[in-house]
Amino acid sequence: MAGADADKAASDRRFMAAALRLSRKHAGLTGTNPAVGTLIVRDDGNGPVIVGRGVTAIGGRPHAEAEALAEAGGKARGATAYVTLEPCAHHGRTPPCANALVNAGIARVVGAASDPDPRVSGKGYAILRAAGIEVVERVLADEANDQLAGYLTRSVKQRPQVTLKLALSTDGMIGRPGEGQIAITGPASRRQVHLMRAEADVIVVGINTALADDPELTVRLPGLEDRSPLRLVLDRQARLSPDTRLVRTAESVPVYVAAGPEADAARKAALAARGVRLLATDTFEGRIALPELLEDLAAQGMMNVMVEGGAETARNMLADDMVDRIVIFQGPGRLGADGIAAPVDRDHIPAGFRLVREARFGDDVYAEWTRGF
Ligand code: AOF
Ligand code: ZN
Repeated sequence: MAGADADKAASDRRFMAAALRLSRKHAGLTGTNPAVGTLIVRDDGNGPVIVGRGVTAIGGRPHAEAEALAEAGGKARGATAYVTLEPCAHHGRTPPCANALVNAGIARVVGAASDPDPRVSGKGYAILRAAGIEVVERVLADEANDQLAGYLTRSVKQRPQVTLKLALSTDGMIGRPGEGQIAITGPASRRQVHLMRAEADVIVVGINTALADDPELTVRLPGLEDRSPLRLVLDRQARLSPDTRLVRTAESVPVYVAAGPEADAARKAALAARGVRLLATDTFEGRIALPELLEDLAAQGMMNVMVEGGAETARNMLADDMVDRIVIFQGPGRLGADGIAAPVDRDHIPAGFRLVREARFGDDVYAEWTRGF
């Protein structure tokens, strides 16, 4: 690549990385819409200057492009727009962003992820090109696909992206029978988990974990206390006790119970009376039919599901091939051979997953694996 072209490509990656960072600000806050970022950059001969910034608004609208164009005003003419997702081509509740970019006189558009939404797919870029705009696609596409994985998984697979989160002792256990919640990882990991919760749409646990650990599953980080996603218990027989922390907090943070046709009507009514929402779910071979349940959640617009326990739920999610991301926090302590063995550990990650991140949180080791959608 000639020097000037290489410089331009490096500059494009730098601004796209900035647009991706900007979009993260609203991750988990844009309802059924993906959180997209847009930067408008112009160069009047003294180097590139950002003249407009936009991120998909809280709730999902206006879209990122409209926000960035509003800030740039007349400075958009002749400028470059960096968009983390292909600009939309459809008349939804807002006019198409591709047309807005054309009308504002944008000269060049650099895009990261393509939008599989059939109303957009390829059409957004086509509108831009038909208007004589130079379009560069797939800049930092892997990073954008990773960040938009929830949205992309929902669009392509009609189910949310499922993240399986596990806290393991150094000898590969997730707990001890009959001991409920025990500290396996430290405070830095705990904060990280709460941040993951804040960016999820749903937290899922099985009924055994809900009863044995009595978890609250809310976000308890300073400043993010209002970011708790809804909590869902896989509870074929509606055994969840009204005395659990989950049910006692159901009025402030929604609790859903996925119950099978065999669940006792009186038990369901008692939960409903406490503000729990019952999801009538099919069962298959004696357990909740996960593919159907996840499809229902996607139909309600949910994109990111975080599975927090326990071993059986994790095993079922893996067996049904429903897991897209595995994150393991491994603490330094040992729980002993009579502990509850992890359903999956670092040495037994299923085929098709690749390691994408490793970090340390305090004394704990963190690792994350994903697979494509
Ligand atoms: C963009 N910029 O910031 C976002 C986009 O229901 P609507 O009308 O808001 O459209 C939702 C679709 O818009 C969604 O499925 C995806 O294709 C796109 N999201 N597009 O140009 C944005 N969030
Ligand atoms: Zn749009």
